[in-house]
Amino acid sequence: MDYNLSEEEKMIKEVARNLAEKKIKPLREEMDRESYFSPEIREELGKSDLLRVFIPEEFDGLGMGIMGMSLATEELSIVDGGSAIAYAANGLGATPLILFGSEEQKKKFLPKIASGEKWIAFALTEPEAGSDAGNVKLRANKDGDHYILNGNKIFITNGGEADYYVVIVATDPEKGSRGLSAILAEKGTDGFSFGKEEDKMGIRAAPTRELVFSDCRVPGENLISREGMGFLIAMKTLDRTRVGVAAQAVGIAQGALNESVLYANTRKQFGKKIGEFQAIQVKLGEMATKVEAARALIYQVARNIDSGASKISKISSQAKLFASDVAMEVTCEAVQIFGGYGYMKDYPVEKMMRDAKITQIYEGTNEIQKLIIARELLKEGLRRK
Ligand code: COS
Repeated sequence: MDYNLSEEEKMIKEVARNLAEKKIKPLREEMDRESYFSPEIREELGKSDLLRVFIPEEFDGLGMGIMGMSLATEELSIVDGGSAIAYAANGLGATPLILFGSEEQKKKFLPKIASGEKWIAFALTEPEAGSDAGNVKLRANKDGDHYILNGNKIFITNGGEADYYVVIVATDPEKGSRGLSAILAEKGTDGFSFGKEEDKMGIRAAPTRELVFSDCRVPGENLISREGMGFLIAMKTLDRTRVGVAAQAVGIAQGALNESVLYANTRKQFGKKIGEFQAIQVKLGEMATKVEAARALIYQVARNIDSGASKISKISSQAKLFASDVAMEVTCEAVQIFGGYGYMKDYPVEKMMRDAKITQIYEGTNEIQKLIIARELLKEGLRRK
């Protein structure tokens, strides 16, 4: 389908597709098996300018917003959902700074992220704060012109790999979610270390690690916005970056569809290519339609957000919910089309099915997305009354 992409958007897609095919594909199986992120891919991403896509132009970025990030993430995900999310997690980490950072903070941090010199991650989740994001316990006590951080974060994408971390902390625990703040901690700061490295089902190229803070002194100038804004910053960030997860999901689904079409055109049973059987054609027809519907929704939501729409929680949750469910369905069907071979690691579709699963879980489970959508619907209903 023609989505009226600008020349710049088409170029970004092309750059991401080339990088995925030439650099990521040869390493995909090994990164999945060994669960590691290749430094070569990090370097290539930096050189490619893909990390500039979501950074505003005045800070050395390309200013292509959520749409640009979605296009790049989708293309990378067609080949490898793991490397793609290691890339897109920089967009997640940079968004609090872009939305709420001071001019000085933006000048200091964003150009280095744009060039790929530094990577940035977002740290919200804790053992007791998953879906219940307001229940953050990681403590930040003011001490002169510093904050002292104590506690841990878990399941952090690019944990250990990133240089900057936007950490959601409790500055006033009595106030619950209204007592949270966002502060940027740098790798290498005394008292900031990395704990458990997760051994995951899928997206195994993307590092996922625990962050441990033990009397870690972070300069007060790294506080983003003001104390008490942490929950709002996290929610407004996720309102945007959930579209990136949706793009990852649609990319994974497209990858599985591409593999299925290739296989249906070559694999023979009963003396015919399996693509000549209606049982397979019905599956391909359904898969392709769902992928296109998810893509159309994602692009429209991304365009809405980039045009400055104020009410975006519902539409971004809808994109994430729909695309991730499509990714799970389409990758399962791809495995089914491949039959016994699909279950084996010799073909990429079993990996795609494993990679797809997380898109229904992270950046808010799909059950949470449905609650957000319903809450917004009910509020809209009240406004119309
Ligand atoms: N934009 C602006 N404000 C928002 C908001 C948003 N998207 N979402 C919530 N708020 C505001 C609410 O309006 C409310 O403000 P008031 O206190 O002034 O009324 C406040 O924040 C608290 O909101 P709410 O009562 O809805 O908070 P809950 O604790 O019920 O949690 C959910 C809301 C479940 C939506 C939230 O915790 C969530 O998104 N959880 C999933 C977290 C997640 O995605 N984790 C994965 C992290 S991986 S990076």
